[in-house]
Amino acid sequence: MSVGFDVVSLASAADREAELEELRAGLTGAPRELQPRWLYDERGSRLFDEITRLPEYYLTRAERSILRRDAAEIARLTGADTLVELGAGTADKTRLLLDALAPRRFVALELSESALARSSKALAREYPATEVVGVAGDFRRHLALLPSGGRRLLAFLGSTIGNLTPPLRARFLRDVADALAGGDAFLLGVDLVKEPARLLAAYQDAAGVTRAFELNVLRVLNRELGADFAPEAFEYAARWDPAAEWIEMSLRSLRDQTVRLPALGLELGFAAGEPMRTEVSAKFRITGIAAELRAAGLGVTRSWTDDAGDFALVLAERL
Ligand code: AVJ
Repeated sequence: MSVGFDVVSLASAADREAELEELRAGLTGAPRELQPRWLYDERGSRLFDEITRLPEYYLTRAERSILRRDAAEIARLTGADTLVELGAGTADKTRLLLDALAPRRFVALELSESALARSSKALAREYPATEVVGVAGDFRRHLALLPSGGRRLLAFLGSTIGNLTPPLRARFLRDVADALAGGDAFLLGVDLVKEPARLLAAYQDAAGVTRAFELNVLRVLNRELGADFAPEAFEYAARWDPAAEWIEMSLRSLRDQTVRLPALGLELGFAAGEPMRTEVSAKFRITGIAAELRAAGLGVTRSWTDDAGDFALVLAERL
């Protein structure tokens, strides 16, 4: 039996407007910043995939090792018949959950419609008893519009939540709580605070893949918004912020220069050395994230770490 797959899009003209408004605010603010979603065009997604296999980037391997060991217990504790993955990205960790849950339905929420169509088709073929629904949308905007019904496990893996600053994180977690029905569960992957040298190495890999990934955002803005960023006129830098407990990634202008963004009617003057933040990657403590979840109306039922204690999976439900 094969129940096949479907791909739907939630993106509206209003969302596009909001996205561009956020981009404008970030580019003209002091200091300048971009939203991480602009990093993920086809090439960006491919480069990120490469990052997950770098020797310095322990996050993906650590999370996968937890899922290998504990997915069966997660399945037993949640009793979920529907798996909803937010920001699905690479699907190998998804497979570990699908194998353990054998759900009736799998819903993948992702930005890129083309990547969704590809992965949905492949998963539908591999899991013929599971209905696969690819939803093109943004986890920051579309949680309330996801298919409901059944007993759902919402999974947000990979420490993607680390990209959100504390106010956006609080808002996102409240949206998750609102989206959950009684009996639903939320599975969150978080990278844990550790020695800064190891954290920094994960974002300053020797092969320069992270640098290429971050610089790629300028090509995305050039192509999608008609901007004229010269990627060779910027350098990539990562630093650990001990107060915020996050890695801050930015592109620094190598000279005084002016960049035009006709789609936003902007002309931006960059001074030599001026940074533009591309991402933060917040690191967590189990007690801290449990408190944030609680403030959003979510209670932790269990958490697991990998053997080295580098990464955690946290399971929560509505209080
Ligand atoms: C996808 C946000 C989890 O912060 O580790 C990795 C993104 N950027 N290397 C992370 C990223 C550069 C990644 N997240």
